[in-house]
Amino acid sequence: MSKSSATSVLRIGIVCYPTFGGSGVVATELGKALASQGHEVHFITYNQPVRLGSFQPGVYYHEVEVSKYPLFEYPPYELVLTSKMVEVVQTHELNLLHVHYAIPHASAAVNAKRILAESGRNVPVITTLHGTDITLLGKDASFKPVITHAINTSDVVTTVSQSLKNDTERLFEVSKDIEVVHNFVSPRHYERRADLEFRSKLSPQGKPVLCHISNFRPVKRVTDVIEIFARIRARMEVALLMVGDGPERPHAEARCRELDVVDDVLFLGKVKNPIEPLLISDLLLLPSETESFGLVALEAMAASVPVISSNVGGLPEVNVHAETGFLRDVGDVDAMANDAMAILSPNALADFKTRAKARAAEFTIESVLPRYLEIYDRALQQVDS
Ligand code: GMT
Repeated sequence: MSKSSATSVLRIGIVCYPTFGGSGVVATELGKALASQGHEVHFITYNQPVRLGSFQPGVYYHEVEVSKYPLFEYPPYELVLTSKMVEVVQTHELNLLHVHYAIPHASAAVNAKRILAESGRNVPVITTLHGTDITLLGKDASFKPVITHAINTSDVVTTVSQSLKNDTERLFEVSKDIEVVHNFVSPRHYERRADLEFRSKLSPQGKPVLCHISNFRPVKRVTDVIEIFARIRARMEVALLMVGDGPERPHAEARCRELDVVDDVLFLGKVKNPIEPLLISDLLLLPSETESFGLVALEAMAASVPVISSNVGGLPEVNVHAETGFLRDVGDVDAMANDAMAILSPNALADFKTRAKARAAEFTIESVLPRYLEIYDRALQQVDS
């Protein structure tokens, strides 16, 4: 295969989870940005990524369909994905594969790479690690050999924070350098008007609006969100928007009833893009147990929304204590409620908003795209040499 450089047009395969999670969002926004620079981007996954939107020149989607063969008690998604990657690379002459999340994407990609090499096609695999693929699955012995192999046989490995790099090196026997490329936002996506009708329905008397956005998994500690909110609600008029869905939602709803705050909390369910709810919010609550980056914190800041978060994982790399919000120990709901009161005081809120937006401007797609292109270029040079 001929050498390619970052300045030439690349044909890139992107593999990601198509769901609401941050890893899929980052992969999709990166793919769209690459396509808008003239590269050809092929998404390979089992469903259309939620952020893909409608037609965009240079963006293609290949669906991975697992057969329902009766012998398979557990449908072998990873193998079907591997075959699909091989097929798409061959048919569309892809230059490289950029896969997001270790299991099963990186492990399928390194297998696809080996299969392709048998026919003389050398396709580098760039693996981006996102979070629980390392921080939770890394503690599960049943995945360890596979994740370790996928990391060590990828051509380039990136993590979305320094904290995740440290975790990866601590939990796995990593034999290669890991590069940190932080997550990003497109600030221009936030240059639009807030839906004030939506806000006034939620808060007719103009009371502040708090917001939580997640997949409502245990790691997000959504009942802490309700605890924090109830403590604030006891001291001032305030409303809470709960965006997303997942296994912890019934517990969170039950806690609202127990704490008698149901009338001030709106559970919106899944929303394709958090920008609308963020634009009508004054403060984001993100008290997660672990968070390798916390993309939603960055998205909130880009919408001028300060953040109260736990001080775990990559969150301190994004949220700056006492400037763009506050960071507290996991579970310290009293301190988080006090912080919220401090931010919402009339003299403080505007400054927190301004600083949050300014901080988000340090993590833009414009600064991240050249880094990924440089990584692609280097990986291509390596396989060609
Ligand atoms: O790892 C996960 O649990 C899912 C993943 C996702 O797809 O949302 O989240 C991780 O990746 C995001 C994008 O890089 C990060 O912003 C999240 O902090 C991270 N989640 C966790 O570490 C819990």
